[in-house]
Amino acid sequence: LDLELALRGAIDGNQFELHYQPKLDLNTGRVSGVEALLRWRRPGFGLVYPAEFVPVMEENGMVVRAGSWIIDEACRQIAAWNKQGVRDVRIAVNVSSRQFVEGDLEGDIRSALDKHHVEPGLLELELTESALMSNFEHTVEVLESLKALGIRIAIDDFGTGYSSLAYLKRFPIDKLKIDIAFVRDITTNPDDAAIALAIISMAHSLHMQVIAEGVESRAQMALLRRHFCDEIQGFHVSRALPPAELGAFVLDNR
Ligand code: G
Ligand code: G
Ligand code: MN
Ligand code: NA
Repeated sequence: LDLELALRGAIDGNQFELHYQPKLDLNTGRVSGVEALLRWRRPGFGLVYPAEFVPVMEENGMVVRAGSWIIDEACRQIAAWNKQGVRDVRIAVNVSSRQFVEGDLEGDIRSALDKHHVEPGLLELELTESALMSNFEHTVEVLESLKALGIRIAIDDFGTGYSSLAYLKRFPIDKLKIDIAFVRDITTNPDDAAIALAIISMAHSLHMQVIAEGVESRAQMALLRRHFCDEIQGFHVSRALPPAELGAFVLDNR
């Protein structure tokens, strides 16, 4: 309860920040983009990670307003990097279920792109299967309107949600993100490898790209590259970095 009270002041108190985990393009060997990950600099507690407070915000509805702030901040950051010569780095933003259903995603994105003069193609959304499956008609409508803006859409934690594959051909999705659960033991567990390779092959057949998350070793990266995975993300590439460190990392890896 103390946490919830403190959390309520976090947006207006400027206590939220975004850190950025690089994504590596396996074809070019370069950083292709980053995932924005929310952190809460809670007075007296240091840096707090999303596992401790995103579920609370999902519960009390704060994720909707926080989500708007996150989209605006990510666009502000793209524009700032552009000015510093760090160009064409796509930022992926996580969208919670409740934000997807109750928020005005299209409006939030429109105003952030406009305000910061950001090319829509540089913004990607990571949506979970559970967000997408809550209401089929609403989902089709929202996704179509987001696609019309020119932004990109990825499905996060792919393969772990409660969903039907049938939606893949009905929704305008650009990318599948293979969940860490299938990546962790990919070099030693033939079942995990089979699932990951099936996801890659299915995605490509449906003209979608694939990224694997949680890649921690060279061997995992090599296996994924051999099987034509497009991108990887994970500690083998880098942990999430504060914005001040990200610019240098990108410039060193282009
Ligand atoms: O930052 P960390 O690596 O601990 O992220 C843990 C999880 O928290 C992520 O997988 C994601 O689902 C969630 N998360 C991180 N940042 C955000 C955010 O900006 N919005 C939402 N809704 N969830 C986030
Ligand atoms: O949005 P999502 O829930 O996928 O957020 C990514 C989460 O995965 C974050 O909590 C981040 O800290 C974590 N993560 C990122 N890279 C790695 C990795 O290589 N290994 C492990 N174990 N976790 C990772
Ligand atoms: Mn994500
Ligand atoms: Na994920």
